[in-house]
Amino acid sequence: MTNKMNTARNPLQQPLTLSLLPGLTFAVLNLLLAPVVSAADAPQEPAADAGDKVPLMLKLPAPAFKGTPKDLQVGPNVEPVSDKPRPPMMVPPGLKNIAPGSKITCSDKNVPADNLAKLTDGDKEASDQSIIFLRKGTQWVQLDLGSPQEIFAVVIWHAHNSAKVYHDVIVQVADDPDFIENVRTVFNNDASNTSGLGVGTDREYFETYEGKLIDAKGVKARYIRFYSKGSTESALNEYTEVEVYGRPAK
Ligand SMILES: [Ca+2]
Ligand SMILES: [Ca+2]
Repeated sequence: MTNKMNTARNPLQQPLTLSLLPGLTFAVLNLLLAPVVSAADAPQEPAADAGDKVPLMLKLPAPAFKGTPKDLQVGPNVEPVSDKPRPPMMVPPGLKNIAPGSKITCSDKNVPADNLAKLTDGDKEASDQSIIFLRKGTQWVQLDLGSPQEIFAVVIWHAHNSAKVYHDVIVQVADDPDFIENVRTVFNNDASNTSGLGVGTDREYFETYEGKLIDAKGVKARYIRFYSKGSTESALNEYTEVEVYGRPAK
């Protein structure tokens, strides 16, 4: 910077280059003003990496409750509930919810197929008939997306019929249905590693009508698995809906 400005200024002192004066003055002024102007404008400008991204529009169910009970015992690592709507995630244009139509499997073999189908039927309401149950302990549901997909966002509604916090919420993707090959963790809030998939550094959160929106950052995979281990309400595991926003991997 210093060198550049010196070479720009020095020619100004030579008569032969007078005709260049207006242009050079303008350039020097720009150099001097540029940092000030951009700093002042920064808050109004979109993030530099936003590119041609668009807001991810989600269809949300009706809220079933307001606020959170003061007497609910939760750990220190629980996100406070915001009273404002969640800002949309910015994603590449043209993404679809690719969860519907996926083959759904589950760690609890007692869950009938027509119950599992509720996971991707678009019904995210808090009513009893919208929620499916998996037995207690660490349990998972899994989607086979049919082919490798580039996944940008994941939304999970366990059950938002009351204020509760689910434990050991872990989302992983893999290249095989048994989760042996190329397993990657997209989200993990199991800080105590009670589910044995590694210590998670994400925060616990209250179930709400907005669901849990997770940034999957374009991870490429065919299989996605959702783990949980009961909630502050019950040892059982509930699911209402999962959504996966992505596009076929190139
Ligand atoms: Ca559903
Ligand atoms: Ca845990």
